[in-house]
Amino acid sequence: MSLPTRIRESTSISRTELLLAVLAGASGVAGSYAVAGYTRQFIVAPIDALVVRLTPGELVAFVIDNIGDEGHLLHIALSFVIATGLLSAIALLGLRVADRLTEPTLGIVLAGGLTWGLTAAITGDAALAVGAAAPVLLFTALAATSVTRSNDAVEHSSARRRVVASALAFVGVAAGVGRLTGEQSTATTETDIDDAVAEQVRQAESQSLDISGDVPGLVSSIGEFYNVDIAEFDPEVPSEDWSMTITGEVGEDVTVSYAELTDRPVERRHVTLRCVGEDLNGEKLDNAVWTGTPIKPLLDEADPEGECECAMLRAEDDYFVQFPLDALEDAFLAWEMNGQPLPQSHGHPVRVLVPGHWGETNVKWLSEIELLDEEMDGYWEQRGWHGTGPVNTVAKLWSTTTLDSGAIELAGHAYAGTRGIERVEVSTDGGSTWQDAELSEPLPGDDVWRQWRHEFEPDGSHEVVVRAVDGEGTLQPEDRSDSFPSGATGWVRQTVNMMGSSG
Ligand SMILES: Nc1nc2c(c(=O)[nH]1)N[C@H]1C(S)=C(S)[C@@H](COP(=O)(O)O)O[C@H]1N2
Ligand SMILES: [Mo]
Repeated sequence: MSLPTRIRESTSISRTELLLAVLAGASGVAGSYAVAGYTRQFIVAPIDALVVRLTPGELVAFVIDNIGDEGHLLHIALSFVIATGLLSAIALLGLRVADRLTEPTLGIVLAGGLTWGLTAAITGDAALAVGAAAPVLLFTALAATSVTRSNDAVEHSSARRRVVASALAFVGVAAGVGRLTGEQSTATTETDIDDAVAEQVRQAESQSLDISGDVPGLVSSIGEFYNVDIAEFDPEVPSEDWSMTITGEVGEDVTVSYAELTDRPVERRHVTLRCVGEDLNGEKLDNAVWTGTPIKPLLDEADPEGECECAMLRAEDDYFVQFPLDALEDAFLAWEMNGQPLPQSHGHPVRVLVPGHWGETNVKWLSEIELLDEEMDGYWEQRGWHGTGPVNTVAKLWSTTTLDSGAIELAGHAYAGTRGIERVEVSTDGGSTWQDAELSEPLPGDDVWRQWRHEFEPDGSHEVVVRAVDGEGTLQPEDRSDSFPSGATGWVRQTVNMMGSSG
């Protein structure tokens, strides 16, 4: 008679074991992705959020300045490595335990169980955590039963069969559970675009200039509208669970639910957004028609009393931004974009739109407005940015096209927030002489961009320069500065010849 579990002699970790553990860990991350997709229930998501919170501000600024958008890839790669490392460590522990005992089940269950526990704990979703646990368990089972040396070949192979069979059953159940929950979370309802929005979009399309080059129209489609998030994973907030509270230095806290908010007077507005972090001629500048309600009446209900006349806005992704109450006077709480429910990546179910201020003030997944007594830094301001004020004036040169006639067409958009755009001027001789560009008719609204277009007959090489004059008659400043910390300034310049353009 042998005891069911005999302690084996301890051996050191072999390379095979390590490799198998890493494979098991990677399969856990892949399994988590298979059931959760790119959502907050994916094991990498909460790790990424932690990485975002813990990365020092100077590093973030450095990465944005020197690496740009690819900086996000570094973030996510690091989070993947950490997730895989954690699960691999768990699998290795399971393998070690399995190796120490003649009966490997305990080690296998330990690996699966710990993976499940960890994933469930950090993602907050016990059902989808099975997606990570199942492959780790299966992998550990296969590895443990093939790596473990046993003196008794018969005993070994039956143990192995048992383990593999139970692991397969487990995976089957897991896949079923994963599929069910997955289907639930992807089932979204599409509503028809309401007629008023459709009319505004049509109107804007008819106002767009006839441009041969590849330049977006006056309304950006949801798919092409730029995106800037502090985290890789967007919060998932069902409309029926959403509410927002105005609190802090107020006469009375005010809380609104989604149903109450959307019951308030509805407005549809063109609002253009621009990110303070974009390059001078970058493309983090877009416009959409947003459906929502003014924020002012809600603020009045709360009766703000704070000394600084300023507010901290907070969101479900732990984003926060502080700016003067003044800026909220004409602000707007939006729940639709181009007639569709706000997409998750743009702040579903409710975001803020602050006319004329940099993109970062337009808080997505809004959860709280706290009136303050004293000014405080927001997320980006803690990291050195000054991105809460009014936008800088800019004229973008987004396309240079040689037409069949041989003429060159220059085109782009210009934006100056609530100051509006009065004129776009183009020089084809490095700034010695200037001509007015053709401009699209202004869209309705106080915070909208305009499209411009200019044609000229090329003669060799040209240094093209474009600049805007805002609605107050102020010329866009010529001095160039980087986007950090207060937004890029200067005139967009490009060398253009009949062959195309450069620089
Ligand atoms: N909650 C939350 N709101 C946010 C952000 C964010 O990361 N989290 N990014 C801000 C920044 S920097 C910009 S430029 C705009 C971008 O909005 P969009 O992604 O809808 O284009 O959202 C702002 N609101
Ligand atoms: Mo931004």
